[in-house]
Amino acid sequence: MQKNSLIKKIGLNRLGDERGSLVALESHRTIPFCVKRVYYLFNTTRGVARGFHAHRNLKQVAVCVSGSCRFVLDNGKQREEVILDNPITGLLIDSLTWREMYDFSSDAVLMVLASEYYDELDYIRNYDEFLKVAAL
Ligand code: T46
Repeated sequence: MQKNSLIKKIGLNRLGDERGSLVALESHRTIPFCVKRVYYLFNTTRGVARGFHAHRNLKQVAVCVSGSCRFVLDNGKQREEVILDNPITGLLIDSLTWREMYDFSSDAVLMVLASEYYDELDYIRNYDEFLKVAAL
């Protein structure tokens, strides 16, 4: 990872035994905020791209618990890409970060832990507006 990279990965501890693996996620321990909401994307149509927005205040950690997908993160100055393809890596997505998600495998399940309840007013869905807010 570059020194000032936008790609901040969180290594998740794989627990388990001969029966299989288990990962536990805890607020303020593994996840650097209080988790108020969890959602997951699955059954994503082949070739589709999602996201194309930033959040004003929301922080999130995304984990591709099955399959793979590609994230583009952009803070208005830098744009970087990362592939999520395992259930033991979380991607921390800070507020005021534009995100786009591509290349979902047919078995992809993208789980996201969020610091706030759902609020459409927190979304910035226009890239030019995002650039203005990010520059403040
Ligand atoms: C994000 C990326 C990674 C709700 O009603 N509640 C929710 O908690 C969420 C996340 C979405 N919705 C509704 C809003 C839309 O009608 O579900 C529909 C799909 O949401 P959206 O088009 O925002 O989905 P994505 O995949 O573009 O973005 C989602 C999250 O919304 C977003 O916060 O960071 O995944």
